[in-house]
Amino acid sequence: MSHLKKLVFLFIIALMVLVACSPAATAEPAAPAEAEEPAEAEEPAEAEMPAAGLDCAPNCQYSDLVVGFLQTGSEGGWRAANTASFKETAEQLGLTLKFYDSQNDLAKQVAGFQQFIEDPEVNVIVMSPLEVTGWEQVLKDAEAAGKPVILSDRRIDGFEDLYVTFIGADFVEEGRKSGTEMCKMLEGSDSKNVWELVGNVGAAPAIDRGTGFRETAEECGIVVTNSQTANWSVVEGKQVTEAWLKESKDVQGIFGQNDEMAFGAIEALKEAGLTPAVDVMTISVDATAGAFQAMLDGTLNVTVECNPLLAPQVYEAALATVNGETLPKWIPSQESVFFMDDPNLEAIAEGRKY
Ligand code: GYE
Repeated sequence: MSHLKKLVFLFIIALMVLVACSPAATAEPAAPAEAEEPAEAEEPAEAEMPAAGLDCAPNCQYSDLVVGFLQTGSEGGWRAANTASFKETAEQLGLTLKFYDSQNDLAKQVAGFQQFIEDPEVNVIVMSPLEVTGWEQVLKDAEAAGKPVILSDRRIDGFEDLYVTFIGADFVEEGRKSGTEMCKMLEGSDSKNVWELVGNVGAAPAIDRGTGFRETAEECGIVVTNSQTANWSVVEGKQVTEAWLKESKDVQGIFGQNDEMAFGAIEALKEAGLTPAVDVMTISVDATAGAFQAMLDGTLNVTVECNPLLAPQVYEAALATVNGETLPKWIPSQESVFFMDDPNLEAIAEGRKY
């Protein structure tokens, strides 16, 4: 076998040995264990995903939103400012708002809720619940329909897993602030009998403001000797106070759970020959323009703010939720307290949006 042939033969033998012994580098690299695969960006769990049908997520814009809003009704200055906030902000942001006026009727509000569940255009439901109970079934139906629900202004009892978030005030704290201010004004007074005008029965602000008021007021010996609903209205606030005044004039303070009921009480006090804010201390909650006027007129001592301009925060939450973001269960609104004897009251009043 010629020298050259030998060499070639040897070379082939050597090559074959090499192939047989070397590691897999050369073989198709075995797929690394699953874990190693750089995981795709984790798809948010389905539950967080937006309403079915909003395939613009997670990059939906306000123009993709069709919000079904269940308003309580039109019971006063605060509500008017709240409704305007929703209508004007929807226009500014370019979202579609379907506005439902529940006319302060719970059955109508539940019916409106069902309507929005069935309405194929509506992709987010927002509600100012008239009362804290009665929502289990419609909340479950909304979840089944893949429609996120946001509570605006008023909370409900329980079922936190069936709504996205509650955007609104700490009503208990509003009540505490009112009690604290009433204590300060009745300091040194021999008797501290206070009458309370309550909002509609079953409503979160009515329940919570009463709880908060008693928490701080009772610490200074205040006794709530009369308490009755006046349904957030001037007329009923006046009628209820008139009826109490017929019974007795032994009252040192009146706590109106909203401005309108306090205005009614102020009228009744005047007609009974008492001077509001002098003979009888007067406090309200809301701080609408009417309350500032009453303070400037010298008939209302204090008003505790409850901010009605909630729409920007609510719509921001609606967009976030359809884009799959998870939100805190409560987004509290920021609020202050205003006083009749504030030297800057006029300037403050001029700067108010509602
Ligand atoms: O205080 C009252 C209105 O829900 C916070 O409802 C709102 C209350 C407000 O009727 O004026």
